[in-house]
Amino acid sequence: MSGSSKIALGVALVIGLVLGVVGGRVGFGSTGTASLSRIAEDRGLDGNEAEAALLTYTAPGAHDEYYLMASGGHSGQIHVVGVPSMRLLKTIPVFTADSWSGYGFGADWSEEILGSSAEGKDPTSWGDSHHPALSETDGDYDGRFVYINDRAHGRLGFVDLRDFKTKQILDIPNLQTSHGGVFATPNTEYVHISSMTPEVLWGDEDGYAPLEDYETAYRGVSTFVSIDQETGRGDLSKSFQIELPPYDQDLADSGKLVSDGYAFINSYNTEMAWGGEVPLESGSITNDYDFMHVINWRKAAEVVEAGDYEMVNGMRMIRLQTAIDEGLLHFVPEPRNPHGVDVSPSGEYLTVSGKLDPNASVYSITKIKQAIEDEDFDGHDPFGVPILEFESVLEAQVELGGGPLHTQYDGDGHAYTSLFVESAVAKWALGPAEGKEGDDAWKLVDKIPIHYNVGHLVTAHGDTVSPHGKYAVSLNKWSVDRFPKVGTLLPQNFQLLDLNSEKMRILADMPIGFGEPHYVQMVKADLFADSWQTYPEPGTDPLTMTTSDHAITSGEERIEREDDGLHVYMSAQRSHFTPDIVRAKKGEQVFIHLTNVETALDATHGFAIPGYDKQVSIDPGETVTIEFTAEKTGSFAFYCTEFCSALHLEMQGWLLVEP
Ligand code: CUK
Ligand code: CUA
Repeated sequence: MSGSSKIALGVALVIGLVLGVVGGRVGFGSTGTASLSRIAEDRGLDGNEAEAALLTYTAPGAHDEYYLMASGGHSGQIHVVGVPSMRLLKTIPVFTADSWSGYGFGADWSEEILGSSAEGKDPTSWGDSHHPALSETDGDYDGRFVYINDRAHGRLGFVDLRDFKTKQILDIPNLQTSHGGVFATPNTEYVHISSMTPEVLWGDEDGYAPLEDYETAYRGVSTFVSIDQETGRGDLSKSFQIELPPYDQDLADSGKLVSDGYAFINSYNTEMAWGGEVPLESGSITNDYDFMHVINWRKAAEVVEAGDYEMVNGMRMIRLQTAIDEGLLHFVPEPRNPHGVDVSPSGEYLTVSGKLDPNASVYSITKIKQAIEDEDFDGHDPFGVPILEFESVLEAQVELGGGPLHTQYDGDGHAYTSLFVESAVAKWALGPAEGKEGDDAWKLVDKIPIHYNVGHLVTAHGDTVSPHGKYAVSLNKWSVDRFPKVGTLLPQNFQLLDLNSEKMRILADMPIGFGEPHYVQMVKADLFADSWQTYPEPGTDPLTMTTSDHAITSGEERIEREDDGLHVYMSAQRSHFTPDIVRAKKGEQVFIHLTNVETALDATHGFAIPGYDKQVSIDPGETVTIEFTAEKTGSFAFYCTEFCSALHLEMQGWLLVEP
């Protein structure tokens, strides 16, 4: 038998098997097994590839089983991707203005979010969104909210998953940059965000301190942002911070179940190098161990309630000495230059990986609690923080390969770890607390090469108390030769892995031709079954999610001159803005209160005013206000930007600014 006919036979067998099931149920339509195998052969697909196509193909009109909530990196956004189809469903702007949705280009609600978020920052500024944190109930995703940090400005964004829109950006005091320290506690009491590079907290009155004062003037902070359960918003007045030594606090995770009430943050640069004569990349890797921070946040919240804090730039802060005295903070040695810390589904194991160590180090929360109780310390760090004895808290080390970074879990006692240096994903077995005993425990089970340079990876509900397994997505930093040429800036690559059998396999590549995703969470789609697709009438303000003060129904359109300016109550309905002529005087303040009075799914209108740089999107049932000063005289033809109907091009009007 020739090579190609062997492949054809393999394809036919696979397709025959799959279609034997499917076909038996629904029939083949116009195509039979023989012609399907011919198609596979014509397209050069081997049996595995043809099967992967069938496993990921999502028929027109069919929906995906999972959503990825992917950070958008320095595009400042969140990308929503369907799994297993790997189709981009939507991009939610968070830190960066976006003209499609009108976010930051004139709608009052979005300008309030972007503009208020950081004093002096331009509303059309940018962010570097890194680590999404879906809200949780009892340690599992509940589909209510998602939070994400801004690496560049130390901010926390909040997206309401009722309408998938950003509702708040909090500029966190005492924190200049933040990286991987974002998670929700198991019932979303708090969302955590920590600093990455230490910031000057105790400098002169100008907030300045030279780098020579790094150890005394610079500090890290761990921030617990209190979440209002009704609105999802963070409330800084109920939040608190814990002062930390000037190490680089990096990835973090929340305890759950047996480790509930604890938070874990790993750190690097415990050498406190700051560059210059001793470059950071060599100065920060001389210690054999860095420190995982073990924080008892529940006890910390009690300490704050008891009043044992200082106000620092408007935030309640537990000072480092208080944290030590109250037993809120302990350090666990972790092999040099760690990157990920990920709590297992039972809450018992904490997996730490370090770029410079081929092992995953697994710690036990039971042992950590015992060591804290026994004061089983191996000295203190230069700031007096007790360091737990490495051997007494370590549960296991499993050799995985080159450059392990991040770990996720399935529901079957396995962990999946990205290997950056090796460009691979390792599947390995955990221990007794996750149901693996004796010879079945603590061992590498499988490894698969990916393409290329994997950073994070994600499994379905893979950081919760009940992971689903099923799929993993490997977030590859480089795509090199995987996609057709598109110039010198290349897309990243999301690779979909099938976890349904002992050996992993690659099902699909998805080019990410926009900002670089870091962390991602994979969440069951049916959690969003009750999300909104139109707003309740007569007109909802997306910022408050209640009826807008400026909402109107058809027939209530009007123009009123009030003391503060010209108020236009306008409706949008296929295919007309009412009123369609607005006459303003030069210098007058103009408020256009625009309600989309449609109730039909998808009947979104846009509203752009050329010459005034305004563009908003108004979804069915939404009310927005566009406020501006009519500085430029002239005739400005406003128009609908969303192709809404056959007469969409007729959906326009005039803003006349008279001298
Ligand atoms: S980090 Cu580890 S690879 Cu920003 Cu979570 Cu990117
Ligand atoms: Cu409304 Cu086009």
